Amino acid sequence: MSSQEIPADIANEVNDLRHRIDEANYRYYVENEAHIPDADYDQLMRRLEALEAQYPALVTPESPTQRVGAPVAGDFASVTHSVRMLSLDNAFSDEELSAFVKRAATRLGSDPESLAFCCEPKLDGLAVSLLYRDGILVQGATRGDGSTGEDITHNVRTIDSIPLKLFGNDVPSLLEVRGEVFIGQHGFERMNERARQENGKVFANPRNAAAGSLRQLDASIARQRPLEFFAYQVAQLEGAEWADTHSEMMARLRALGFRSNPELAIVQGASGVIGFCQRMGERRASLDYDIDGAVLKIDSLAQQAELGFVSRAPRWAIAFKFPAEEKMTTLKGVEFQVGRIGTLTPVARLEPVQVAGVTVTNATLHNMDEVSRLDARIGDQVIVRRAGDVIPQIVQVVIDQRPDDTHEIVMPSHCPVCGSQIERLEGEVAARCSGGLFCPAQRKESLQHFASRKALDIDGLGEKLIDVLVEREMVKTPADLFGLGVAELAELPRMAEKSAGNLVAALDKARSTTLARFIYAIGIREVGEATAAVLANRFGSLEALMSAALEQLMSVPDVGPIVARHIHTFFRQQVNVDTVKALQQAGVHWAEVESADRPQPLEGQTWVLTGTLEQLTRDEAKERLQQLGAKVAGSVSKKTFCVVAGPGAGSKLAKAEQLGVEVIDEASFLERLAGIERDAAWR
Ligand code: 9MJ
Repeated sequence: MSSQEIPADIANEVNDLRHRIDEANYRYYVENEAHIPDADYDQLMRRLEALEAQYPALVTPESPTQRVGAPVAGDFASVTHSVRMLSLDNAFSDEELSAFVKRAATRLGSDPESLAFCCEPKLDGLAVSLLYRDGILVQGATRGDGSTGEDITHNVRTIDSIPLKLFGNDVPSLLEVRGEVFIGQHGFERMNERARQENGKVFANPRNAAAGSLRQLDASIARQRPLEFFAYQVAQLEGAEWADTHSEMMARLRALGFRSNPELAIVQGASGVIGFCQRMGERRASLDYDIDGAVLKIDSLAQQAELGFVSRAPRWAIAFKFPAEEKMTTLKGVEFQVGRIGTLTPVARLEPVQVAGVTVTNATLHNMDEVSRLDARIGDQVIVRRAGDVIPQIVQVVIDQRPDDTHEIVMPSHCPVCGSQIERLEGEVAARCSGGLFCPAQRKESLQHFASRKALDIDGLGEKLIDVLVEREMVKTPADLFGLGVAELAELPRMAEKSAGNLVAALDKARSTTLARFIYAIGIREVGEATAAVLANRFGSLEALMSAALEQLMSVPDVGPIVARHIHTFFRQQVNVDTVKALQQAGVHWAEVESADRPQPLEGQTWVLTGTLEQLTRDEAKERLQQLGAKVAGSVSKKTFCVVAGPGAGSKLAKAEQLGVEVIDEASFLERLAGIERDAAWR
């Protein structure tokens, strides 16, 4: 066949491939999101390269094989790279690595086994160029399409591992350093955790987070992100001699103040290169940053110069790519798991798929916000990622492959474990089971809370014992605790007749409590010790609290609409009502609190106790304040009404003075308290 005759189906296939690659490039480079799995992308590119090699007449300047990366996004100043920022050719197997070594050795006329390579892990971050004039950082730029990038000087200046001024006396007049900006695993987890708490943007992976940070016009955002930099190449050097080898250049960069990868190693020949790639595959999971392979460079700069370039990549370097960690599969369904504190997590059930050597059938979807962010529906084609020991995640929904008959993912209205109502409050990411103390999924945690010092204060009922009691199904609800006998307890691990007897005695003592402690102990969401005390004072009896209308609850000082809703929902769950009754039947009781319309002269005031009190204990002081309707808090803020400071008061006293909050000593406190109590009794 002559080169002019191009079969129509080949021409069509080439067009189709270009369209798909261009689109994937655009999404990845411009929009910073994965469109199709890397492995599929590589396959498309290879097929296109093969067809173009076979039919050179089909090659056009616009073909994705003829350029690096993708268009520059418009919002930053452009930077023209004086030396093009190259991409690297890829190798996917030991055979391809050997072939690369052999090709280079043949061109150089040298022995392949003695050829030296400088090797390092291939970071999965963003390539940047840093320009230094007379030792001062003057420009930072993204790679862009390899010829033109974006000026991100303002953002790179915020990265601690990038020197603003070079170290030492041998500073070149011009230096262009290239390397990778990335975010490590720990930094990534911390920044996402903070984002979740502050309802900020949660990123799917460290690469997206790093890309998103560098693309900010406001450098203060980049400053808050844990961006890091590893240098890996010198592109321009003036006013200093080049070294003989790449590894020597890397040593000089370190001396000038740059970070380089500590895994960097020099090896010889194909066996050395293959061995390094294997070691990196093994080290991968224990590194703090994501890598997707290894980069292998001929160490001698003279040999690099001799080998030169072929179109878009150097002949002296290659990127070894690990087997794909991302695969496409079908989202078959979603189940909801209930965590220890009642948080519901949607878990994706997947058509089983092999990812990086392991069969994946489930992946976490984190929460409903993530489901919306992904726009995932049951029946969708999704990209699953599994890296190291990390739980498999869905990173992307392939929207263009969405079948017609997909189903929406719906949060259940009732807990799949205990049947209680599910609550998701406005402004909160997590949805939770309202069963609290009574949901089996939350049993251990809530029993610990029930027995804790500020709740029913059950001496000797610790975490380990609770685990055993729950696992042996001896205790399901807190009421069951009061039915435990000495004999059955004595048979448990680490228990004996005496300790069992002590526990039963402690339970007996705990039966006699206060209404405030009881309200705190039953574990209504967001009802802490202070709120429980306010509620006890206000309502006077458990029955009154249980039947309180939402408006009544909201009118209590310090009980906002969210907490009011939690309380209201809690007592509308039959399981909760039943267990409260069971506790009372088991003998849990408290002294009647005087009627709810008892005067509350300190209502709406927040007091703080600090330092040592001599005339009465902290708990006594607190109780007396609460009886008068005050809230007692642990820290000082603008809202604090008064601070009682005894000897040894420290930072709380200083804070109060700084905020201009009233501070009194114990003697004036007692005097004032007595006066208020007298007045209240008269009313
Ligand atoms: C990465 N991504 O870690 C190069 N790279 O060198 C390393 N990339 C590179 N080197 C020349 N370590 C072009 C790209």
